[in-house]
Formats: sequence, structure tokens, C-alpha cells
Amino acid sequence: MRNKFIKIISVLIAGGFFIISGCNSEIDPNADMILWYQQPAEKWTEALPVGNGRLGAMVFGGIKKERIQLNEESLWAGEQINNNNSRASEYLSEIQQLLLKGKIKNAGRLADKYLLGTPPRIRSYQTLGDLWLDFDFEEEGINDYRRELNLSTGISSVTFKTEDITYTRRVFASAPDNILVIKISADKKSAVNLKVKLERKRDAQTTAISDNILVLQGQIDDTLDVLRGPAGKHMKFASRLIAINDGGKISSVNNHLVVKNADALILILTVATDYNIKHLNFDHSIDPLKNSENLLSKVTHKSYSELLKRHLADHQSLFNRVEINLGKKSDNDLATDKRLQKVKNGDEDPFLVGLYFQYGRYLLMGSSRLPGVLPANLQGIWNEHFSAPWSSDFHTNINLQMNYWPAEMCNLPETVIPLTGFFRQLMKPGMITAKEMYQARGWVMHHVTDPFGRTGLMDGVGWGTSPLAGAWMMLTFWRHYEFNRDATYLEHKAYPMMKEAAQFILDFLIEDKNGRLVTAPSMSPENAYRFKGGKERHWLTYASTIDIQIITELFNACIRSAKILGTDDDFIKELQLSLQKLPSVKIGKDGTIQEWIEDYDEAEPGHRHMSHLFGLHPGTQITPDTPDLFEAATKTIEKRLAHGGGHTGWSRAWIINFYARLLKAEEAYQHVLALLRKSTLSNLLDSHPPFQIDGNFGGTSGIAEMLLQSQNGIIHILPALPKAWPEGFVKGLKARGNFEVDIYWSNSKLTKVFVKSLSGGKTKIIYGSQVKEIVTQSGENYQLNGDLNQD
Ligand code: FUC
Repeated sequence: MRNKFIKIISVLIAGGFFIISGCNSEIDPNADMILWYQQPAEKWTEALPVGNGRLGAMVFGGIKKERIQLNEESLWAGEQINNNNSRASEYLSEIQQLLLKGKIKNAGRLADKYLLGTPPRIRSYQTLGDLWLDFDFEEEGINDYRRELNLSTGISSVTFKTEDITYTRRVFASAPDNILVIKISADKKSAVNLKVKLERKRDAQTTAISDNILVLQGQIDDTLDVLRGPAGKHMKFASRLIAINDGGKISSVNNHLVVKNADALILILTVATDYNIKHLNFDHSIDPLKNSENLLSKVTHKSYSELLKRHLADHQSLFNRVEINLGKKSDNDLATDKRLQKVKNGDEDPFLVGLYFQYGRYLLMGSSRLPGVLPANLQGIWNEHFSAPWSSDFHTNINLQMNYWPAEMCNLPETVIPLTGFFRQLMKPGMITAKEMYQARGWVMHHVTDPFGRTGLMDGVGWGTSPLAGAWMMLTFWRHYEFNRDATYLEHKAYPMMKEAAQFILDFLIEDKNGRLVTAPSMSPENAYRFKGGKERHWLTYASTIDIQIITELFNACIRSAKILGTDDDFIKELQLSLQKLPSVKIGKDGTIQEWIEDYDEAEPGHRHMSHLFGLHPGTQITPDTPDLFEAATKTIEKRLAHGGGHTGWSRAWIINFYARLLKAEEAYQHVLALLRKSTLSNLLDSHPPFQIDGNFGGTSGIAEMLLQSQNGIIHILPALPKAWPEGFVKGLKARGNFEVDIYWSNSKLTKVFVKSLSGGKTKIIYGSQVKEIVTQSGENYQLNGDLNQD
């Protein structure tokens, strides 16, 4: 054992300990994309995230005591369980008829009893624990402190000076090597002295299995909370850390490591669980301890510089696809928290908006990509709790969808891969739920799920009655096809799921007394309504507007997919017939889009959800070509805002996207400012409150939508460019049809566009009132000037 580690150590050290400090802008176009601070994080919401899609860490940058909080995406409490209400199908028809007749209270009583699943709630995504680095510095005499997160390198670093020695720590999460790497160094020899501790506050123990290896091993012990599922010992997990010193000595004392007089130290850490996505459950035939050892044994023959090089090559190949410059107010010479505070105090800061935009891309890469197999959850992958707000779960009545809005536009299609893989598994319990609850073919889920694949109705009928949540999710996969034109993905991954979701809807729809096809039960997430003159709040209804819009979008996507794939003629006809029988989207008496099937009064007119605007965004049905609805959409937002709407981060972010689609640049911009001013923490993470990541992703998407849109077969250049960004460029955004687009503007006017066609084909480009059609060849670049003429 010892010999093996001595060998490993010498290989790593032979590879050298070179330090990279920031990046040169000549070789790195995003060299200034750095969040930086002049003091350590006091709270978790000030710490800085790194992630590789599977492992996440929050780096605090403490001087005497460094805390690095750790996550592994599959470490969840709970277990797989069928929570379908077994009596649902007996009562479904009665509930539906009561809803059609307006007997909402009676329908609600039955739904509570016979539709709500058992257990009705899920357990939480959990922190793995913390890596603590205890140093023996004096508190006094610390100079030149700087803590940063370089988005372009994916490295979080801390530097400071004490007693004339400069200390440096660097942390990165490597996707190619599936590990976290931490390097601690000093500019004088023998100056690195610390204790290394790996700690989890429950269900685990840490052991030093040699002088330089710590192993944390455990099993989640779910205590009694019948609402969330059976108690018991559930998922097993292990984390393994190897410490490699350059000079000095390292030993283990009381299950932590003590490093003395080293010149530098590298820590490599990984985590494994016995989660098996193929079974949507933990699987005790998997040995996390062994797997953590295997993961480390794959990397320990590589030097630090090699690990770093592999990480940088991989990270930058994704991150540097996009560059943004919204007119720099200054260089990145003011600490990020101070910069944000100035914006909160009324300043405007285009650089900060660009940084926020790129941070959204960084966070999506960090929380949703291979080697991970699960999608980005409510906190991405970063969570310090055992029982997180909303369990840090997968919420599917806006939140999980929003997480993926920037994925394609912002040129990160690989982030959709874990989401696709997860939903391909989720469809299986979803088919059982469709059958057991609704006696329907196809698959269904409701507004919440976890890695164990719950698909029954959860939380309460006033929140959970969203049987079209899965259908909404499917549009993410259709979009992946639209942007990337990958017919194999469409045929084998997206379309089979979309089709089963549509199949469920076909069976679920019933006729109302006017012969229209309607959904029942239904709700408009999560808003309540009142009957005319009534006091009581109701949630349940039939055919809420969002349902009709989701069905329209999904059925049309299925029809287009089936035509592309040359299949399912009868199915296409069935979808077309059903589309004709859906109720239309109506405009209410106050000129807004009607949220429900009748013109009821909203119980909360300023509600954070704006579901009836789904057709505007992310849907593609409300456009300048439907002028009445387009105008009504503006009034709908105005009404929500007049009553306090947009008060959560994600809600505000959605409003940016709405205004971008409405081509209202100044309004969109005001809400970009409001997102920064009201819903952004000092580490630029979104605040619901509390921290919830969807607002970051929705915000990034909104900024992209202001600069480029491509729904409905048109590439729209600068559709909502605000006056505050008169000079700038954005490079590498994607448009549907597999086009990569670079846009340059000056004096608030387009100067040049480059369109790189990656799949060939015809496209229409619009800028202001100018329209240009180009026929492209795959692999060719097309340059247009500000009048859309080819130079
Ligand atoms: C939805 C929202 C809440 C919150 C939760 C996680 O239910 O209505 O605001 O974001 O998801």
C-alpha cells in the first residue's frame, strides 16, 4: 500500500507545480470574466461555486480556516416508491364532471382524497459535508487578500500575504478526470502547514486509512417523516481524499491529516454513491467505497499540471464558445460585491450584466454535464443543507424548465444530455402513473420529482395538479433538436418521449358540453381564482390557458418531428384533429390574456407565476403575427407587475424573457437591473429568496433573448437592444437551425453579423424592418453588414 502511494506521489510531483495566474486576454477572450472579492466569505451565500456536473464545491476563502463545502449530485435522502394514489382512476371521471359543472369544492375534496399521492412529499438533496483546512496563521498582518472565481478557467483561487509570504489556493472541479483538485502553495519553501479534515455532521465517519488518505463513508439514515417516505437506512456513499505534499511531511492524527513544512500540497477528492440511474434508485450491489478508490486510481498517475491542462482544455472548449461585451463601463477593477452594491444603489453597469450572463453559462456547465447523470436541480448542484428549501428538488411547473432555457442559445447543448438521460428513465414510472391514475397510455408526471422517479401528484392538489408538467419538459428536448438538427437524437431520444407525453394527453382530454377537448383536472400553476363576486379561492379547474398552450406547442412539435422522421401518419392526423378541438386562448375583460377557461378574478393578481404567458415565452404561439394576443400579453405583464409581480428571482427573470419576446428593449432592461438589484446575492447567485438557481439561468436566457431570437424559423438580430448598451458585441450564440451567430453593433445600430451554418439550409434573418433570406452551405460563414447585405 505504502509503496503504491510513494510512487503516485513522485509521479505527481515530477509533473511540477506550475501556477497559472489569471489568463492572458490575447489567448483567452474571456480573461476578464472574474468574480472577485477582498475578503473571505462569511456565509455560504458569499462563497464561490465550482462544479463538473457531478461534483460541486463552494469555496469560502477563509484565512485561518478554509471551508470547502462539498456536493455530489446523486446524494439524496429517500428511496424509490410508487406514490400513485391507487384509487385515482375510480374517482377521476367524477372529479372531472364536477369540475366541468363548476362544483369545485366537491371536486377538490375528492381530489385531496383520491388524487393526491402517498407519500405526498419527497426527501431532500443533501450536502456531502465539508473539507476543512486549518492553518496556523495569525489573524493580524494579512495583506493583499483576494478571492476570485475565474469563469473562463473554472478555477476559484485565494491569495494573500502574511509575514512576507504569499499563499495561494486553487480549487477546480475537473470533468475529464471526475475529481476536485485543490492546490495550496506558498512563494517560500516549507511554508505550507495545515490540518486537513473531512467532515459530515451525520450518517458517516471519516477515517485516515494511511498517512495521506482520508475516507469518509456513510449511509443516509432517513428518520421518521411519513409524509416524505419510509424511514430507514438508504443511500450509501463514500468520499476519498488523497493529499500529496511537495517537501515537508504529512501524517495522520485522529483521522485527519497534518501537513508540516511543505512547499506545496495537492488534495484530490472524489465522491461516489450507490445511486443507479438505470433503476432510479440506490443499488446496494454498487460499492461506493471501491468506486471512489477506482476514480482516484485513474488520476493519481497524472501530474498536477496534467490535471490542470486537461481541465482547462475541457472547460474552455465549452465556456469560450461565447463572448459578450455590452460596452464596458470600466475594466474589472472593482470587487464584484462592491460593483453589485453600486448597481443596487442605482448605478448601471453593463460589464456586470455581461459577467452575470457568463456566470449563468458557467453555472449550467457546472451543474449539468457529463460525468453527471442528473439534471441541474433547484440549487444547480450546490447545497449545504440536509433538508434544503423545497428539498432542492426538480420542480417542473417552471423551475427545471427555466434551468435549461439558456442551454441551446448560449451554446451549451451538452448540458441537456443528463436531463435527456434522466427523463428517459423517468418516463418508465411516468407510464405507470399514467395507467394507474388516469387509465391513460403514454407517460405523465406532476410538478415535482426526485432522482428516485416520483411521478404521482404531490404536495397538495393546489400545487401539484400539473399533469402536463412532463409535456412542458418535452419541449426542452424538441428545442435541442431544433438548435442542433441531430436527427438521431430526435429519432431515438426526443421524439419517443414527446410522443408518449402526447399520447397521454390524447387519452386524458375529455369533451366539455360544447364539444371542446379539455384537460381536467387542471390548474394555472400555482395561482388561485375566485368566481365573480365570490370570496372563496379555488385552484382546481379544467383547461387552464397554460394547458391549452402546452398542448398546442407539444402537438405541433410532435407533428413536425414525425414528418421529419417520416413516420406515424395516423398519429399526426389524430394530433391535428385534437388541435382543432382545443378551446382558444382568450382575452379577458381587462384586456389581459385570460388565465383560466372563464374570465375569473385572480386571487393573487401579482402572482409570481405567469403561466398564461407560456405561449409568449418559452412557447412560440404569441408573436407579432398574433397582434391581439401580443398586445394582451403586454397588458398581462403590466397587470402582474402593478400588483407586485416578479418578486422572486425566477419570476423576475421570466419577465425579462417576456419583454424580449415582446421586443420591448427598455422594459426588458429595467428588469435585468431589477434582477441584479433585488434578487442577486453578493456571489451573484439568484435569490428567490433564499438561494434558488433558476433566476440565474432565466436571467442569462433573458439577456440572450434581448440580443438574438430564432423561434418560428426566423433569426432575429438584436430584437431588444436597450439604449444602455450602445456599443458591443456578442459572439457564438446559437440560433435554431444550427447556426452560430456573432453580432456587432455601434451607436445602438447593427454593424456586422457573422452567421456560421453548421447544418446548411435556408434561413430568414431580420434586423429592425430589414429582412434577408440566405441559403447556406454547411460549414460556411456568411458575413452581413448593418443593412443585412453580404459584404
Ligand atoms: C414553485 C414556485 C416557488 C418556488 C418553488 C421551488 O412552486 O412557485 O416560488 O420557486 O417552485
